[in-house]
Amino acid sequence: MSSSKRDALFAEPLSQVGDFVFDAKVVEVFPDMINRSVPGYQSILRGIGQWAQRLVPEHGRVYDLGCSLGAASLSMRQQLQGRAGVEIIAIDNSAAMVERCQLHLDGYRSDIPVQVRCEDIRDSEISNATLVVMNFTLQFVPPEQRNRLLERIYAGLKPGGALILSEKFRAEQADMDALLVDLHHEFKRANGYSELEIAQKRAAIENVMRIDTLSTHQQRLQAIGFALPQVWFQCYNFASLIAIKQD
Ligand code: GEK
Repeated sequence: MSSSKRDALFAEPLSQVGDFVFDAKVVEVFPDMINRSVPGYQSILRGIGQWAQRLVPEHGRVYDLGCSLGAASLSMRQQLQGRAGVEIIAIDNSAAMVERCQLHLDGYRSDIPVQVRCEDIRDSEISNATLVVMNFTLQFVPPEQRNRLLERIYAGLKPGGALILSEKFRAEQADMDALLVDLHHEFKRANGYSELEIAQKRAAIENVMRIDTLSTHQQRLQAIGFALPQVWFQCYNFASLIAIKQD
């Protein structure tokens, strides 16, 4: 997946920056874009595989919601190799993503079946799950619809099952938030993005990616019934939480 084209979608000045969409142009550069934009992305993917290894029993069902090109599913599939009856259901509502995701998965041999579905995760049936992964997806769901989606995930998890939720987040204090945002931009500059690219991408994404604070995530998950969610990875203003549905 690291062999994707270099992301230059925002390299030239645009007269008007439209809202960001996960279309065929984004699919072409997606692995490069996410690796150069999300601090710790590879470590998080590896960690998701490790969690799956520990949490998913034989005949367990796993969901990868907002799967994009299937990177989290691939990592879990690798770690779960040989575990009888495990199935992964990978869902994304971008037809271009889903098509390329299927090609990626077909490119690797595995005894763990992955079913790829083109669906809006707000309407997807979630049932009998032992692990649900949302790796940087909830932030694209309108804020007022997040609670309902998480309630449906909770209802679809078996007792003892887990949700892994990775998100970009906003720090509680404005001055600390500004520092973390600045460190993130420095990370992007170090990865070859120009000031123009950073500014135009920011403008494109601000209406479609609305971020919460970590305590908003934690409180919402606890109010739904999850045990206190634990941050298991953080780099700057990017974090991944694990929340367990108590027995
Ligand atoms: C990874 N998890 O590489 N229904 C289904 N899919 C959605 C919805 C929705 N309502 N909203 C957004 N998406 C991946 C990376 S990317 C994160 C996830 C990023 C999908 C959208 O089409 C896109 O593929 C994905 O969520 C978000 O581990 O680009 O920052």
